[in-house]
Amino acid sequence: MAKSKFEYVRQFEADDTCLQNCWIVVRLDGRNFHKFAEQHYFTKPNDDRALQLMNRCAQSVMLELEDITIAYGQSDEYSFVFNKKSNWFKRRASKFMTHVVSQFATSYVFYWKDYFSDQPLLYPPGFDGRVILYPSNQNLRDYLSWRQADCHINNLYNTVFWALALQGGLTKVQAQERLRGTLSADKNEILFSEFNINYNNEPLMYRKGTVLVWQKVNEIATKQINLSEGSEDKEVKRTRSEVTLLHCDIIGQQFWKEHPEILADDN
Ligand code: DGT
Ligand code: MG
Ligand code: MG
Ligand code: MG
Ligand code: MG
Repeated sequence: MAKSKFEYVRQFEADDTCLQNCWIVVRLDGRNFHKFAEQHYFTKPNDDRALQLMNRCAQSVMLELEDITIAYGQSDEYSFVFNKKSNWFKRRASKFMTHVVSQFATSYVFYWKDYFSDQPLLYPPGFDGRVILYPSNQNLRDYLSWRQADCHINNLYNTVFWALALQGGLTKVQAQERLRGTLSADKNEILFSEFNINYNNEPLMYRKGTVLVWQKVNEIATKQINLSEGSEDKEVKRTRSEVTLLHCDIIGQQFWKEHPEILADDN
């Protein structure tokens, strides 16, 4: 096919191929969700509807896009980990990032009413995205540990902060003052002695965030078999992979021992 004289402009496109043999992580984060949460009356510090909607969107991303091994989400963010061997869109970073973010954002709007039946969506929410490459399994595990540790630190702080403000009658400034310089143990103690809250009994989704992994499920399906004397229904066993939500620790060894397939293709 003859090329037009305009064709040369294609050379201006930058090469953004992700390095081979690296885990490709796409993290997205809600734009200005401080305001978005206020305007849509999210409950503080955690809104189950909002967190479950985030999880639903992440599930849509995992089901619609290729090669995602594991995803982790908390607050207004989600990280998606693509197989280190993935050759989806020839490993172009912009394709990974834009497909993840747009699939997630449209899902957020599409599924909104399933979670917020009494709260209209007031304006179109946006999400930012970034791509990060991790060359080793340890780097990837440390990345996911970093995000889960962030979840823990923020959630502990927010749980005490809002207990002081909503139940303790402190202003936001006073609550902030009260927590300045406190350690984890101090925060646990305030929760327990002043509000009778045992932090360890708070819901796991709040404390650990959400992990999405593929799980094989056995199912029995009926298959029609054609015979010379007519057809007959026969039960057949098959295995199917589905996305499972977990709210568990991913910093320690146990999770990785239970899910060896996630890091398996390392060489
Ligand atoms: P950004 O990401 O720089 O555009 O700005 P923000 O405002 O999204 O800041 P970020 O991502 O650091 O913090 C997330 C905000 O989202 C934080 O202000 C609290 C809010 N948020 C997330 N989940 C919940 C929730 O379940 N309940 C409430 N009340 N707020 C939430
Ligand atoms: Mg931010
Ligand atoms: Mg945000
Ligand atoms: Mg955030
Ligand atoms: Mg096209």
